[in-house]
Amino acid sequence: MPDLIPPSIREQQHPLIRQLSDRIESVWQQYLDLSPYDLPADLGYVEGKLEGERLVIQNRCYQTPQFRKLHLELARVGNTLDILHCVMFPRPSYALPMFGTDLVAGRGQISAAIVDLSPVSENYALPESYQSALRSLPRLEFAQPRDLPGWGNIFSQFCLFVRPTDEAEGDQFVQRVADFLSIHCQQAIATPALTREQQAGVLAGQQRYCLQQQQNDKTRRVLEKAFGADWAERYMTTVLFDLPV
Ligand code: 18B
Repeated sequence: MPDLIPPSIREQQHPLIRQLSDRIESVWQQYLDLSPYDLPADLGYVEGKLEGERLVIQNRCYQTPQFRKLHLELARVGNTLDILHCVMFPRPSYALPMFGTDLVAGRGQISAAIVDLSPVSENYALPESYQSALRSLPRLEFAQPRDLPGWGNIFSQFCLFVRPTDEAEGDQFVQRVADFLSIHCQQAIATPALTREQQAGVLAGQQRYCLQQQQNDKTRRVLEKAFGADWAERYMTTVLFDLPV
């Protein structure tokens, strides 16, 4: 008998990852009309172990009238590396940016904390209403900002990419993710749908976003070590960053 309710890895994860996943789900529930989204049956909860350490992945997915997929993923490598990954994929009938966040904690210390609302429009700019809402958020200071890799040219000028150095900076990051999410959900439910002819540009923008994200070798390497190259490729292109059809 397979496990009907997979064991949760949430309890074992870095406290900031637990906090962030709770915040994300609570903002979603506050603003959006969530219904279930089914992943391929074998990809909801997965465990892999090729060389050495065990990788456990737990996915939670929803859809809403505006979003074809809300994806929240918790992953744990051995007892040392905890990862939270979240992307909101708008339906192509809505000219909405891509919300994404990634939090990576190794040996109790957060090494990467990134959040962005990334444009999909042909001029690579966020809608004016997003820009003014984002500009009105308070300015934040982090002691250790990080540089984006080359493929990160998809991110907006509002992208926050840091290595939080203490609990206060961790809390500040979680708050900023919640602010981005609240703005995004409020904007999304107030945005009118496009006509079919207007959707090509949105599709192209989402494709560009996903193709760039698929080039993140740090993510790919973690998946390849536990599951092999073919599985990692399938996972990155069907679960993490699947292209809209
Ligand atoms: N990612 N991340 O999601 N990644 O998925 N992530 C890392 O300290 C995983 C997203 C982003 O400097 C690292 O450098 C795994 C989204 C950027 O070259 C590891 C999964 C965004 C970097 C992982 C996962 C995003 C990065 C190295 C699946 C942004 C820096 C940690 C569960 C919206 C890349 C470190 C660089 C780094 C792993 C960004 C280990 C396995 C949605 C920019």
